[in-house]
Parts: sequence; C-alpha cells; structure tokens
Amino acid sequence: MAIGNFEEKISVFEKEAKEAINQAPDLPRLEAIKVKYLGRKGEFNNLVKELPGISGDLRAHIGRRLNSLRSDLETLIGEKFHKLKDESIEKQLKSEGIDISIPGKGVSFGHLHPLTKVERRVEDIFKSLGFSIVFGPEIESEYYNFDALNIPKDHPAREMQDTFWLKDFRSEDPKKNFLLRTQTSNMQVRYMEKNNPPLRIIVPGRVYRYEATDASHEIQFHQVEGLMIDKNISMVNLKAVFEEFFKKFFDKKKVEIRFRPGYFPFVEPGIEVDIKLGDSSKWLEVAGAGMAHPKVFRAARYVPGEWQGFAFGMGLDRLAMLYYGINDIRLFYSGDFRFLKQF
Ligand code: YSA
Repeated sequence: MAIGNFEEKISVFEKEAKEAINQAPDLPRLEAIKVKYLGRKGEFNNLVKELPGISGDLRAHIGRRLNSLRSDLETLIGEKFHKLKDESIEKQLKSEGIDISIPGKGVSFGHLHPLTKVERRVEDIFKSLGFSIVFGPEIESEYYNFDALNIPKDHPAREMQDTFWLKDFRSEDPKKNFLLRTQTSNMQVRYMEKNNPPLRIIVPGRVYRYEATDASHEIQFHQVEGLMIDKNISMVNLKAVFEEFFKKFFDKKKVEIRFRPGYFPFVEPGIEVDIKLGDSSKWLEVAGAGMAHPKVFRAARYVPGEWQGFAFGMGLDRLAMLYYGINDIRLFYSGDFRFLKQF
C-alpha cells in the first residue's frame, strides 16, 4: 500500500472516531463506540494489522503515530465517560429530588373531647364564683351513694337510679357494699366529713345508671355536683348562683331558667331545674337541687341548726348538648371521628 494512502486512512479513522466519541449521547453508547474503534476486533486493530506491510523507518514512524492516536482516543473516551456520568447523576438527582412546590400531607393533631371542653368551661365559671374543684371515686360504697344521703334500703328513691352493683363486693354492711356511683352526690358527705364549713365546692365526674338509653339518656354520663354551706344560705343564693352560672356559660345567648318542685331525700325543699335557650320552645331538665337535708348534716357530724347549705347535681352532657346544639347524647360516646372532629 502506498504510504500516503495509509496515512490518509489513519486520519479518516481518527476524525471519525473522535467525532463519534464527542457525540456519544449516553454511557451505553460510549461503551459501544469504544468497542467499535478500540476493541480487540475494532477498527484500530485493523489498522495495526496493516503495519507489517510497511517497510523500515516508515513503519516505526507510523507505529508511533498509531500509539499516540490510541492514547489520545483513550483519554478522550475517559473524559467523555466522566462527563456523561456526571450528567446522568445530575439527571437522577433531579428526578428523585424533593419538589417543594407540592402541598404537604399535613399533620392532624388530637384535641379535647367536647365533654372535656364543657367540663373545663363549667369549672372555670365556678372557680370565678369562688368554688373549689373536688373529685371523688367512681367505685363507691352503698353508704356514701345512698345511706348517708338519707336514702336507706328499700327507699323508693333508689329505684329512680338503677344501679350497677359490683358482684364480688357485696355485703350487708353498706360501707362494704360497692357499686358504680349513680350520682356525684356521693361526694357530699365524704367531703363534709373531712372539711368544716363554710365551704363551696363543685365535683365534676362520671356516673353510671343501669337504664335504657335514648337521645337524652346514657348509661354512663357526667354530672357536676355543687355544694355551698355557710351561715344564712337560702334558696335565693341557689337561684343567684344558677342565674350567674348560666349567664356566663351560654355567654350572650338568651337563657331562661325554670325551677320545678322535685323530690330528693337529701334536700328539703327539692327542685328540678329546666332551661330553655334562645327562641327554642323546648325545656330541657339539666339539674336536681335543693337545700341540704338536716339528716345529711347529721351524717357528716355537722350541727344542722348551725349551718345551712344548698346542693345541686347538673347533667354535664345535657349542658354540652345545649351548648353545641346536639340532639342525641349517644353521639358523645360513639367514637365517631366525623362527629368529634367538629369541635
Ligand atoms: C339533687 C339534690 C342535691 O342536693 C344534689 C344533687 C341532686 C341531683 C341528684 N343527685 C340527681 O342525680 N338527680 S337526677 O337523677 O335528676 O340527675 C341530675 C341530672 O343529671 C338530670 O337533671 C339530668 O340533667 C342528668 N341526667 C340524669 N340521668 C341522665 C342524665 N343525663 C344523661 N343521661 C342520663 N341517664
């Protein structure tokens, strides 16, 4: 072969190989180009195979040229490899990166149950009226729930509050016979036994009654007991406290209060309290109340003539129903998030 032609062939090869390397669009195709030009059976080796046909000094000259070309092409492939590798990493990072423009999923926080909210509201109002908050046991003796409140065995008043008895703790002795308290009034004599008058307390808490449920009755519900004992306390004070409480509780809403005669063996006289909200025509019974009975004072070892006091027991769930405009008490205990999330 004429030497001029061979050098021309090398130049064409060089141009073509360099162009292919420079234009390789990605790593797999760069690898294919490397195989095509520099591989064992590649075009470069085809040129090398032609060397023996060249004589003398020229062969050495062409040999050096081919060596240097091979090294140039390898360098070029190496540089291109790093360039394409960087580009592909960048592309991957971009596709996997965080898109801060996508709206977040949001964290949902828990909140207080509507009955807890109402209980706290009631507590705050009574605190502002000088009452202390006291809590009592839900598992109670028959004595504090009934006997100490002038409701002896076989008294018809017990039937008004059907009771859950604790069957493993039955006894003839009312102090050792246990039940789930049917009323927060269980705390009246308990508290009076340990505290001397004058006193002003409320007792919020859960109570239990074995009775049929409907839209305004549950088998477990909440009451707030109130007890105020001092000198010269009368029904006028009871009325004033109720009026002040309901005015604050319902804020700016119009509220009407109605007292009806009611019978509870632990008060004399006794009343039931109904309220009506806004323009509604419906009265809802929210409390029982009255002037503490002398027998209750005696059970607490107070001298009856020396002190007077009023007591009341409000249905907290009923207050919450009026406050939030809920028409079925059972919703509070349903555990239904669609209901609870509204508060
Ligand atoms: C009376 C005189 C006092 O000196 C002190 C307290 C009382 C109240 C008495 N201990 C009592 O429990 N009376 S009550 O049976 O009429 O209940 C009081 C209030 O609890 C009711 O006015 C009503 O609002 C609510 N209530 C009663 N049964 C309920 C209920 N709320 C929901 N479900 C029930 N099953």
